[in-house]
Amino acid sequence: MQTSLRPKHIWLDLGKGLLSPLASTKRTLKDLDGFFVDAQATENILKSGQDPIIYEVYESLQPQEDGHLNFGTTILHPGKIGKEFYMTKGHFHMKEASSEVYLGLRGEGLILLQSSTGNSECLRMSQGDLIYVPPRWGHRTVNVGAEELVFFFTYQADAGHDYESLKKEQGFSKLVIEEHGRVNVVDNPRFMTRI
Ligand code: M6P
Ligand code: ZN
Repeated sequence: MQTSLRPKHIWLDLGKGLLSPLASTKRTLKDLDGFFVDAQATENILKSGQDPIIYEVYESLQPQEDGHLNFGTTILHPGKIGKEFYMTKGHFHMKEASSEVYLGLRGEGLILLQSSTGNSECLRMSQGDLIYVPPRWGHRTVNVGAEELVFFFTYQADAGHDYESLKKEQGFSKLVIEEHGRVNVVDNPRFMTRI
């Protein structure tokens, strides 16, 4: 049976992307060790004693049951590891038949989408961009600008995050890198499709 909740009111600071009164979960480079293609660049930064915050997630979590929605904002900081722009880990949903919606609020970003059947897409994710992530599409956001990338998201509360499928394939089929001052979406040399 579905848990019955009282309605909630949360205030979204559109300028900063903060959801009051929630606290954020921070993901630092240490949490993303192995995700960026340039492992040496990651190692050098961590060895020097730095552990930069890559992104923060403000999330209103509901019971993990059919019928509820989780929602919140993500603040993806600007920066690069080697040539690769700061990005989220990226995931499929455990519950394959679940979807997600993103709304760009601030900054300049891209969203990489990858289907379980091997298709991939890269869409713009800036202010006003609404992205529908259909069931069975992995998704990762990338900050390609000089400012924070802030976006709103909502997805089924029982969807779950599946990071393992992407690890087995060595990430997404595409990487977003800077080359000669330009943003380029290139093939990931480590990528292997599922057998
Ligand atoms: C979005 C949502 C969250 C997710 C976050 C970070 O805000 O999809 O559910 O946790 O991005 O992405 P990831 O978990 O892939 O690092
Ligand atoms: Zn998701």
